[in-house]
Amino acid sequence: MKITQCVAREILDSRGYPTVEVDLYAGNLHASAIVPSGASTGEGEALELRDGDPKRYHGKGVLKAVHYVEREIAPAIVGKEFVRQSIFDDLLRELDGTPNKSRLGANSILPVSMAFARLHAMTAYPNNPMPLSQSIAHLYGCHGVTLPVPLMNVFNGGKHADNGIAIQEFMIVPRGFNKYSEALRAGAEVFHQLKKILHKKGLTTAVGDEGGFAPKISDEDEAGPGSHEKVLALLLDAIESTGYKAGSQIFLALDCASSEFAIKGGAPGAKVEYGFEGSKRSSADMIDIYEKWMSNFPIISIEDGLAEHDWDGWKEMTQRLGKGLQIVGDDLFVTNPTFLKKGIDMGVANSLLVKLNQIGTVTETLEAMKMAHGAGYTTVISHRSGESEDAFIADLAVGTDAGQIKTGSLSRTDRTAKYNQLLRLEQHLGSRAKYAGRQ
Ligand code: 2PG
Ligand code: MG
Repeated sequence: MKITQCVAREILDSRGYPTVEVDLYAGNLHASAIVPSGASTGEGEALELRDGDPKRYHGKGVLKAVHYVEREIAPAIVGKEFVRQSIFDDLLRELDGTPNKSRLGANSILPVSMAFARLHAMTAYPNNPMPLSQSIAHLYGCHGVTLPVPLMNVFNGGKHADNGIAIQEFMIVPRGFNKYSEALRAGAEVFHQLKKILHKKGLTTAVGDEGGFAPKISDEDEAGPGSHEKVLALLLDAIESTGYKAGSQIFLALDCASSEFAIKGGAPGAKVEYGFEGSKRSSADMIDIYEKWMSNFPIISIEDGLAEHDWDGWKEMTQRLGKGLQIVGDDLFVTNPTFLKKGIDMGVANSLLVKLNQIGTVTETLEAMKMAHGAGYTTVISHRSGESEDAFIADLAVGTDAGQIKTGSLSRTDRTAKYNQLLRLEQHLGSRAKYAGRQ
């Protein structure tokens, strides 16, 4: 496939901040891709290049990244033939030349890599109207027919809201269904039921960055003792009063994003401490809290329960809770094989959160997933809190048989775009489609 043109532009993401869109052409074929953007980012993530010009978008412009696509990446790829994603991505990595994409920025490199994946899929599978997941399945070496179990973030806290709730994401997980489309319906029904419950209690039903509700649970700025359990109880009530069985049909999952409430500035090597519900807590205290919640609520997955530098705490959490709990590393692993290998060697976590823009190319994302699957870790494909209409991750989830996806709540087009693409894929696959939940 010969690339004939590569164009980039600055567009807006779901929060109204600038991000990069790329158009790639091969003769009369055209594919585009948009890069997402995180708020609670891990320190080890590939660099997101921002202009820093206070006169534009409060410094958040991405014209430098656009410039790099058009002036550095385009000349290196236009007019050239590429037969494989890995060869294309290697060229992008070499062009950048840094370990964390800090010269060109992951936000210039990744949309080019994603657009290439789409273009390549069109040429490799010209008769398939939805070729991306099939092409990724070929790359990854799997069937690419599994619809993921969605982890739906119906209650937002942390950096994605301003309600003083420390934990960032409270997710419902409709695992106990036969089909993805049934699971999606159940999730949407519970979401709307939760809205009614909140409304009845006089709580606001405005939504946070990922489309989940984000009411203040208490009057204090920082939600106090018991407030997180109150949220869990609201979710349980919503599930059960919709008529679903919590713990067999619908489960709960959390993304604590705890690096955000870990107390900063401890001495080097000192134990990490957390400011949670108005008190100072150790890692062991946090694990105790999670353990207690697990005995009262059907929680099956906890992401970033401890902070990104708290490797010893993570090890203890995995030893204590890892048998009955999916322990997901996001900020800890940043979709980076180097950090993931450390985790596997240390016996830390048992699941990898997968975000393309944490590492910066499609190929490296697949490498991290391969390593995770090879070590028996589960994978959860993830959106970012700053998203767009691009639903690439839906195809990625099916194309790698990843088994799970988290892509926000059941409102806002930036979130439902992914759920809807999964519906299309389910229909397209027909009798070949499998749901990763209960069969
Ligand atoms: C996370 C993500 C996505 P952000 O922490 O998992 O939900 O948030 O994109 O802000 O890092
Ligand atoms: Mg996270």
